[in-house]
Amino acid sequence: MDTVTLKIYGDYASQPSRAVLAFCKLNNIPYDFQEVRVGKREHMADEYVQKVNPAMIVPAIIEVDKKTGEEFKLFESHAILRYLARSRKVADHWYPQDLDKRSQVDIYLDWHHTFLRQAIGFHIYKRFFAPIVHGIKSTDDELKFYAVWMKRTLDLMERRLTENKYLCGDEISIADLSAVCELIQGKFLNLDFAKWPKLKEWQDKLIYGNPDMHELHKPMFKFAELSMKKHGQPKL
Ligand SMILES: N[C@@H](CCC(=O)N[C@@H](CS)C(=O)NCC(=O)O)C(=O)O
Repeated sequence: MDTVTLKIYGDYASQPSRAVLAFCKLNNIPYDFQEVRVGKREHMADEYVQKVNPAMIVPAIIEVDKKTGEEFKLFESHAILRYLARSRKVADHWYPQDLDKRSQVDIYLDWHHTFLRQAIGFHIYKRFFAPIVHGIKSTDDELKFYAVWMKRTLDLMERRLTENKYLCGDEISIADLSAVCELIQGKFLNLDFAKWPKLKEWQDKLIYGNPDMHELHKPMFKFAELSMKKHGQPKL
């Protein structure tokens, strides 16, 4: 794929943006990173909406053909991860050809949006960012829902990691990248892993055990620390 330039539009504070960046870093896929700060509402700017992603979310990619200048645009992190895994020469385990194995990865990727993404991402978003980005504040009762959802979600993930080394088997896949980039956002909640030791072990191995992953998450760690100082320890 040295005939195209890959541009990734994203925010280091955004879990799905980091999953796409992580995949490229771990597979030595060259890219140009264009930072789009959600907290500054840059994802709503006319230029971004008209030229990159009408859905007003990050991440998004544009692949530009070096010869013709033709552009291929894509958004939704899981669609991007699947596309990159299929279009680049990467090891099979990321998104296996074997239909049974691939189905396991697909199950996780679909489940993710309703469960982990809600339990962690939406929880944090509603608590800390929706008031800034959209001017909408949630009540304590609305926020309590997320504690219930989180337990249900993390219990299932813990069970999967008790049975397998990674979420979808004994090899790492794009499901692990999507999941771990979301779970580590739990730093904003000071998430206590006492009930989920396997999950903690898996998270720490993937993030802290890999210099690229650790580096990629440093801006978010700083951001979470600042948020904790500003808002204090959230009641879960
Ligand atoms: N399902 C999408 C989720 C993307 C998403 O929610 N991105 C957030 C940042 S993490 C965003 O751009 N939010 C814009 C907004 O809240 O207006 C994906 O996986 O790419």
